[in-house]
Amino acid sequence: MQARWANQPPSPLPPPPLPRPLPREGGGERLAFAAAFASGAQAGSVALHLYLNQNRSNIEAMHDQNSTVDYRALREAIRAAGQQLGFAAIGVARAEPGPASERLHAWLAEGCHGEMDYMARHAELRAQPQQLHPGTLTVISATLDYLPPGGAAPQPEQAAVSRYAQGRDYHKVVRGRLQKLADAIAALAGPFGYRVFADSAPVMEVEFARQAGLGWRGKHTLLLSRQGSWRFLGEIYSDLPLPPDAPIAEHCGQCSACLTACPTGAIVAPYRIDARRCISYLTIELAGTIPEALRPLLGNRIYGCDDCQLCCPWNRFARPGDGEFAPRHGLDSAKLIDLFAWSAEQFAQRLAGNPIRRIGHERWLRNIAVALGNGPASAAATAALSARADHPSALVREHVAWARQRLAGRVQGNRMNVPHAENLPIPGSPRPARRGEG
Ligand code: B12
Ligand code: SF4
Ligand code: SF4
Repeated sequence: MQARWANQPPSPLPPPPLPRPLPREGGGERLAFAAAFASGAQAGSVALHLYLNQNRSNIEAMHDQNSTVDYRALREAIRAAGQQLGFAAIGVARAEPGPASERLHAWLAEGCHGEMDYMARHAELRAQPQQLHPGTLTVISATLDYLPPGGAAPQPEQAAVSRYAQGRDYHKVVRGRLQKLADAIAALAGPFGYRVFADSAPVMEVEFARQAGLGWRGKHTLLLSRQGSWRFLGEIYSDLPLPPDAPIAEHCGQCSACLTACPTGAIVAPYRIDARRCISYLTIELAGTIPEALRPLLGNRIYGCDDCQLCCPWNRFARPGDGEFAPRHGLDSAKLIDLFAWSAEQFAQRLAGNPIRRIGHERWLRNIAVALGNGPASAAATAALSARADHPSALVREHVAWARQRLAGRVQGNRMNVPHAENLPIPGSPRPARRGEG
């Protein structure tokens, strides 16, 4: 499939706008940028400053000779500037999602988005970049590594928080970094029309990263590269007529480890997720009750899930993540009962600047209650659940009651029957494909 994309004849870009003049050497705007950059705390900013000074003159030389900007040289300068800013890779795609838009609509029509209404509401904006940001010609796509150090599997009485959420909120970090890249581009090429995103607007991020040659789509649907998938995506929609990079061939081959590893059977076929079954959806996006049949399969995962990436052979080659994403508050090894004891105020204060804060204290308690119900039937777990039995939220009370019942059943020696993921009925959801059917 990826090869078919790669072999598609390139669709013509709309006629490029008139070449934009580069500001004169020593222009105030550039000097202001250079000063701001050189004084920035960001590691590597001085190097980037030097780099910009060197390359600006290269690009300008071409501009002087031909009276046009050499967009190929500009693209390479943008790539290098992005790497100076700590991005793992930078690529360029045309702002045309192509057949991916039809597949998005099919996915929505099947209801796979569950209660993520924003996915349906903004489908047209997602499929048409020019509607989201008028004048957009190209997408400058970027990846930022996030794999935190350590990585020992949490014990059953510990919380499993997905790796992407153990440190600082990536939405802010990636967008902040992209804004610096946009400033660097303006310093090289003059003012241009742009908008930066990192999972912050209806943008087909994986598709553009794939088209930009930053990786291929793994069968788990995420962007995958030879350096694995522990990477955030972000992009700059731009009006610069940069030449697009070529997509790369896919390298999943006969592997289907992620389909087998998914605890809830959410990867219903290669490249297709039914979000309603995905633990990431159930613990983060879903506001209400977690379907009872799926609760035992969550284990100790209280925020997101990493299983389809942990099993992926390409992640053996993953690079360490950016320092911003190093675990805070011991979120890589915290005890469930300790996190369950956090008050609403402690939750808000300790998770300031962390993506988990977005789900709120109520969902946090809901998720931990389920994890406690799936964990060892210790006196401490039972006491922690009892202390929340009369919580003002009906949602919390219901999940606490379920968890207490499970622990009580286990204490009496009635091991709960854990249903097999493939046989679980979810209202409105087609039965997931059995292994090998996909
Ligand atoms: C909605 C969403 C979710 C939903 C739905 C996931 C999904 N795969 O669609 C839920 C809540 C489940 C989720 C979970 C996670 N997410 Co999420 N999510 C998004 C979001 C906001 C939109 C994705 C989307 O458009 N889905 C809609 C469907 C239609 O898109 P799709 O799966 O890409 O579908 C395409 C393919 O299936 C393809 N297709 C269909 N059939 C076929 C057949 C063949 C042969 C081929 C080749 C392709 C193909 O066509 C479809 C259209 O292009 C993006 C950010 C963004 N703005 O893009 C982040 C994003 C995809 N998520 C991200 C992450 C990190 C995660 C989690 C790992 C978090 C976690 N640890 O818990 C999990 C991983 C689960 C998984 N395996 O996907 C990252 C992924 C980074 C990367 N390396 O790719 C993103 C890009 C955010 C970011 N900026 O970094 N997520
Ligand atoms: S994140 Fe977990 S539940 Fe979701 S598809 Fe991947 S393995 Fe399955
Ligand atoms: S686990 Fe295998 S099939 Fe799944 S994304 Fe990784 S390489 Fe591809």
